[in-house]
Amino acid sequence: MGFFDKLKDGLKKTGRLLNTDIRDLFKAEGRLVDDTFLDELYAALIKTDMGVPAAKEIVARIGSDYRARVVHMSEIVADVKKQLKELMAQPSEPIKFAASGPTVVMVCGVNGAGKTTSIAKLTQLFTSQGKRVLLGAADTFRAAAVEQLTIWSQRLGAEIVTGPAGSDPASVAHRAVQAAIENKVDICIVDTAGRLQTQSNLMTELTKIRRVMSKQIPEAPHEVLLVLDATTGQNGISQAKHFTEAVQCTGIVLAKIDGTAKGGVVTAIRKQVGLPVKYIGVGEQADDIALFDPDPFVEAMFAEMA
Ligand SMILES: Nc1nc2c(ncn2[C@@H]2O[C@H](COP(=O)(O)OP(=O)(O)OP(=O)(O)O)[C@@H](O)[C@H]2O)c(=O)[nH]1
Ligand SMILES: [Mg+2]
Repeated sequence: MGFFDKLKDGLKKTGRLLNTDIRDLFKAEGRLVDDTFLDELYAALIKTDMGVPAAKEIVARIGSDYRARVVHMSEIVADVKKQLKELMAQPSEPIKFAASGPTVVMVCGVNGAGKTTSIAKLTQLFTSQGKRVLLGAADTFRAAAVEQLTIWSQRLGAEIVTGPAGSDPASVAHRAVQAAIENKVDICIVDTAGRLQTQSNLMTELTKIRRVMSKQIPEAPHEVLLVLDATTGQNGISQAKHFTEAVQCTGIVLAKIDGTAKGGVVTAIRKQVGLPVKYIGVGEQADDIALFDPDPFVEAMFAEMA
């Protein structure tokens, strides 16, 4: 499957919802832009979880541009798409690679967000670009977590550093970075245990993991990726805030976009959090990942309406 088809497939649920709701607004050939219309448009947009500020902004602009005019669906869709692309705009920077030595990527997020799977996907992506990847299994909280990452490492041909269950995750992270330096790998990706952003002792532990790595390589971790589960929608905003406070996240991997009609949550993240969305997860397989780019993303959201 090509990049756009994968994206379109991943955003199928969001696309269907938008398609149904927006077509409903235009049952007649043209539609008068008045308060009723704007309220209905707002309701359709908010359902995609783009957040109140973004939905309000889009509707306000439609109101000021078209009020008292009779409009066609295509005009409004084009306008909404344009505004969404603007709201999602971000510097295009996938991963910041180290100038020399291994690039260290720390991955964090709440329980079950999709961290380990996203690491497998990134590993596959980087490996396919000819880079050597080493994984650090610093989720020592569950024995099964180490096993899960080990299986992926074998399948994807990546080296892995593990530690016994219950051991200090910072020490595993330390050994992983050490091995990455010694073995001259290109990228070291460190998995961490899931934790709620409100569990302050666990957030402190995360800060410590980060600090240990930054002592080994001053610029490390070069990236701190927060994995957000797209199906949880707006709670991601609070997660982003707290994780960024603890470990200065540099970007977001939005997992499970295929499992939800809340694809608009990217807009909320960009508007309310400001962190760049670097990758999106569109399924459970190792190649179900796409680089985030507002243009194709918005086109894929509205692909059903083409
Ligand atoms: N449909 C879909 N499922 C996903 C995606 N990413 C992850 N999953 C599934 O979500 C579940 C949890 O994924 P994990 O990668 O284990 O999540 P985690 O954040 O590492 O979980 P913990 O380590 O327990 O905190 C698994 O069943 C994955 O297959 C995605 O992009 N799409
Ligand atoms: Mg995990």
